[in-house]
Amino acid sequence: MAPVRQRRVPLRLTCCMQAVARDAGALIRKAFLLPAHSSTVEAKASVVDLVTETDRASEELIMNRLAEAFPGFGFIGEEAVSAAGHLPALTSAPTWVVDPLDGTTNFVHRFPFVAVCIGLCVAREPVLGVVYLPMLDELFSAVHGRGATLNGDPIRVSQQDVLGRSIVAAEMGSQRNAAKVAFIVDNLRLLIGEPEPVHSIRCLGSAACNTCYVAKGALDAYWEHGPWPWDFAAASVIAREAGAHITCLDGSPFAIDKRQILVAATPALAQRIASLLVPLQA
Ligand code: LIP
Repeated sequence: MAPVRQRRVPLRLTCCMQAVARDAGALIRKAFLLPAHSSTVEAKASVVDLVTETDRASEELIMNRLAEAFPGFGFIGEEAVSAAGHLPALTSAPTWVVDPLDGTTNFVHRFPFVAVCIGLCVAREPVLGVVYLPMLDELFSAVHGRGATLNGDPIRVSQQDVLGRSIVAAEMGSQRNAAKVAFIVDNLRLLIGEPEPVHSIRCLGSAACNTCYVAKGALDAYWEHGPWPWDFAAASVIAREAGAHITCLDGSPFAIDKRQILVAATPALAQRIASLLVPLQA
C-alpha cells in the first residue's frame, strides 16, 4: 500500500478533476439544450474541424479552476493550442492535458456523445484521467494503478478476443483529403467484409467516448488515426486501468502524441485488428 501522503495526493487531484469536469459539463449541457442554431460555429484546420464559443468557455473554466487549485502545473488545452498555432512540447513536469469539449461536431448537431476530458501527465505519461459525458451523466475516472470507475462503480473491458464477435468503433475524422478517406474506407471494408466480418461498426464522434466505451465493455475495440494528445490523455488512463490493451495502429507502443490509437478489450483482438489494418499512405 502506498504511503498515506501518496494515497491522499491522487484523491485530492481526482476530486478536483471530477468537480471541475462536472462544472464544465454543466456549462456544456446548458448550451446543448439551446436550439442548435444558437451556437456560433467556426472552422479550424478544415471545414469539418469545428469549434464553438462553448468549447472556448469550457476550456477557460477548466484552466482557471485548475490553475487556482494547482498553481505551477503546466496546461495544454485544445483551444489554447489552436489559438497559439503550435503544440507545446510535453515536459516531465505535471501537466494538464485537456479537451474541453470532445465531440464538437456532435455538440453542433445536438448529438449527445460529447465529453469533458481532463488528463494529468507526469514525466510525459498520463497518470490520472477524468472524462465526463454531461448529456448522459457518465463520469469516468481513473488513477494509474488504482483501477477505473464509471459514476463510482468499477469497470472492466469486455474480454472479447474474437473479431467476428466484436463491435468496433471507427471515426471519419476531420481530415478529408483523398489519402485519409481511402485509409478509412479501405479499413472499414476489411473489417465489415469477409472472411471475418465484425458484428458492426460504431462512430460515437468522440475519441474519448469511444475509448471510455471500450473501457466499460460497450465496445470491444476502437481505432483512429488523427486525434490529438487531449483526445487521448484522460481516456487512455481509464481504458488501461479497465484492462484494455492500447497500441498504435500497427501494434507498436502507444503514446498520446503519436496521433493514432488502437484500443481493444484483449491483446488477441488488438493484434488481429492490427494485422488487418492498412497504413495511411503519405
Ligand atoms: C474529435 C475527436 C474524434 C475525431 C474528430 C474530432 P473534437 O475531437 O474526438 O476522434 O474523429 O474528428 O477531432 O475536435 O471534437 O474535440
